[in-house]
Amino acid sequence: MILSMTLEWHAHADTNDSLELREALDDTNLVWTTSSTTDPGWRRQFDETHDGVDAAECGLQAGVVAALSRIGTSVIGPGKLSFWWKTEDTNCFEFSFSAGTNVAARNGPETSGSTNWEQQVFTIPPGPQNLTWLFQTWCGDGSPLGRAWLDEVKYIPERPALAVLAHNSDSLTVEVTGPAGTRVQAEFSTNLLEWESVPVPQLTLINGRGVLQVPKSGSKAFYRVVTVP
Ligand SMILES: [Ca+2]
Repeated sequence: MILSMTLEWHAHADTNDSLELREALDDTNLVWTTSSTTDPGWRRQFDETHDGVDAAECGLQAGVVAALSRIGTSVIGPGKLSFWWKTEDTNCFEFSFSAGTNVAARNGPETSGSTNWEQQVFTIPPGPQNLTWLFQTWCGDGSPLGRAWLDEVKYIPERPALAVLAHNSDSLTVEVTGPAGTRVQAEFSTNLLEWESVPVPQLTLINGRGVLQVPKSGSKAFYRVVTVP
């Protein structure tokens, strides 16, 4: 399950839009995808920000019924997510955040809408999680223009997690994420009872991320990382 999600995730990693949004949203470990039924969709801009540098902005055209724009990323839990968001007009527009299929926060006509920058903090449960922000119109014809902004999206994994980036006949490319500065050692097992160190150097998660080349064992094997002093 993690394998397929991760391969898809990185298929988007090198697009210019994704890199620009990663820059705007400030977490170098997150890969962004967007979709929009109108122009303009999500883009990096410098005029309305929380960090004083840049933010992602979504603009929606007025008078479009049921227009929506989505921006999303994936993380591996458990961990802590925080972000800053702002909605220009909470009478005609809603900005919502979902972790998986659960809507975790809304800012719009049905909630006590705020048009200021506000911070949201969430605990992400164990396992792969799709995170989605959705900006949509509620008014339709004659509604004013509305925009939404997202900034400083930070995800801090509680403990190291593994994802397979690529594999060939004799090795796996494994991405390890976790708290910055954590030192980890990869291990493998064929029975989930006895674990052996993989014969590759230990890795320090600079900026919360590192990549290991792990030789494949002859038969089916399980892999994990353990923290080391
Ligand atoms: Ca920023």
